[in-house]
Amino acid sequence: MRIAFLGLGIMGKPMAENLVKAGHELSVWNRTPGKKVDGARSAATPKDAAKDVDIVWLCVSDTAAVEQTLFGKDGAIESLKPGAIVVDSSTILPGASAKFAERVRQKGGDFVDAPVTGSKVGAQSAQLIFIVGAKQETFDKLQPLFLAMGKSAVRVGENGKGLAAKLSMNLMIALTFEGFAEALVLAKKQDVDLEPLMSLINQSMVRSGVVDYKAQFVLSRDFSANFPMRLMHKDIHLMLEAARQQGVKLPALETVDRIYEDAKKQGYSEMDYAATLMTLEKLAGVA
Ligand code: NA7
Repeated sequence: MRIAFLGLGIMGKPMAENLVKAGHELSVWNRTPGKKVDGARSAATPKDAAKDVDIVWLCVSDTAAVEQTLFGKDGAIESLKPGAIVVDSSTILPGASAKFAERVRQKGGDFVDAPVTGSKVGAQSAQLIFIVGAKQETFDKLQPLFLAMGKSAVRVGENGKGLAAKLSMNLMIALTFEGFAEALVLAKKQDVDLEPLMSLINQSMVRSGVVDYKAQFVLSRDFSANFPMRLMHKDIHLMLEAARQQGVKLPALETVDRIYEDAKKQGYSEMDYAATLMTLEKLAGVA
């Protein structure tokens, strides 16, 4: 298929590379020039990238970035051909995404929200999971592309529902990690050896995918970004905004948001969200 891939960040670049590996014809664009994908044509603007393609795939930071890339000056919508599908893998507000879907439909295209879970490692190894809001027929059409970049795709419902589900899942990730981090801090403060503690965690019901993935980095004090703290913090704000719109109270997440605020002030924004551990350590005096 002919695909335009817009946004070559931590997630987007390896996703685009995996589409090239699967034999698709790609044009790519990134806001800051210089990021390239071997075997793909580098386009000057989203409009240029989206010309004559069947699929326009986005993976950019936030709601404003999606709006800019699609509908801003030289945006992809300007050259979108009728029948083309726009797939957005950015994590943004579900309500905003549903509005973008409507605008794309008015131009004769189709729209899919397909945020991912799996972080940088999942993107590089084509093991992402796509969480999809789309018409069933469009979802079916995209299967080969989901499987070129990921291990599975689950359709949750119509436009916006993929993002709504993704925010709930990221809420669990944020809270699970903070639970792990607080447990480590309390254990350290009590002089508990972390090796037997980890062995116990891994054998018991507190074991989790989040701990499985994060423990190796945390224990070796590697806080380089797999999923940057600034993006998890952005997602926390999306969750709190979605909750506000729906009249839902999220007290634990509000507390975690305050930890992220402190971590941001301490200069950890570009590190992995696991760096919030260091904020808790400082508070406890165990750093
Ligand atoms: P990164 O590595 O921070 O990459 C973000 C990408 O978004 C990168 O290509 C940015 O371009 C691009 N970006 C940011 N702002 C804009 C605007 N205003 N217009 C166009 N493009 C923009 O994030 P990840 O790859 O880890 O994550 C991407 C999404 O997946 C995000 O929603 C996560 O929550 C999940 P730049 O290179 O800075 O010019």
